[in-house]
Amino acid sequence: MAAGRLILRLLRAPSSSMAQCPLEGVPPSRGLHSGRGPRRLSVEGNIAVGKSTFVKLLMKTYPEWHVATEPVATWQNVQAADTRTAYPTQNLGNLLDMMYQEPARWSYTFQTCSFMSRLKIQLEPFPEKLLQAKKGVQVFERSVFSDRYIFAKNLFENGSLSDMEWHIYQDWHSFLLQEFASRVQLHGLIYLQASPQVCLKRLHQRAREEEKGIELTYLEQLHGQHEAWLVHKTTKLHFEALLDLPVLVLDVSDDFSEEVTKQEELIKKVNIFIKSL
Ligand code: UDP
Ligand code: DCM
Ligand code: MG
Repeated sequence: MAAGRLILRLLRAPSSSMAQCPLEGVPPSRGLHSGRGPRRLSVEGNIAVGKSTFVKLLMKTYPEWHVATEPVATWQNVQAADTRTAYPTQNLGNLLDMMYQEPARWSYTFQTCSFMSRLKIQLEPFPEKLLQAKKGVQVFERSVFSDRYIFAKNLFENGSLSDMEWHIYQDWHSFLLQEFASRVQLHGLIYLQASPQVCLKRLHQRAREEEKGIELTYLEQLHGQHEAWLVHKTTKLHFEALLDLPVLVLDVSDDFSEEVTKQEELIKKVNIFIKSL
């Protein structure tokens, strides 16, 4: 069955259907994961767990890889642009800050902005160095999938997105990702795992102004969403390509930012993982 039709079937499956279970009557497919071309990975994890630090380590270890960091600066400084020239015309403010100041007012807007900026990055053509490499690897810091299955889902569950907003979000998210299925496909996920307490400590250490009001409870909610999606696999997903996506779980509770031995241990695991994809 064509991938597009299979995804449609999934989207229409009754809500009681088991999350992440293979579809009834359909053999488990590795279709979208196989094939040639660069391997594409996303690094997932709670706020301040160490994703940016980790992708910097990957860049240093594998200068031939292509790494796309999370576009936080774009969200902190949203620019209106001329529709013809795309030239910035007006600074509209700090949407990350607006979301944390007034979650009920700005969460939906923030999630559309986050998704759009990420989709544009995931749709960019492969850089030349990846096309030339025999086994190219492209790494994203988070993905259009964590936008939905971690953040938007959590904001709905904690009341910051209304029923209407969550419905509309899911509708366009499913539609757009169906349309772009093959171009946003990932081959694997790397989940950086640490307790919410460790993340809060690192969040305070980083001291990003907009995040100073974040409390442990919020990091606990996000931790629960990560564990449900990537470890227990109980999150109800809507894309065939996510169902059997390989996940490498890396425990980063111990500091790895300065510890060479810990870095080597993590890189070794990444190496084995990449070879298996
Ligand atoms: N950090 C740390 N030890 C680690 C990983 C990260 O002290 O093993 C610090 C890092 O220097 C930064 C903060 O934790 O001050 C958050 O890290 P990062 O920005 O990489 O987290 P992200 O939000 O990207 O996951
Ligand atoms: N963020 C969010 N929703 C998303 C993606 C990110 O609320 N879909 C927020 C969480 C962090 C910031 O953006 O405050 C960037 O994440 P991090 O610090 O984990 O890199
Ligand atoms: Mg980061």
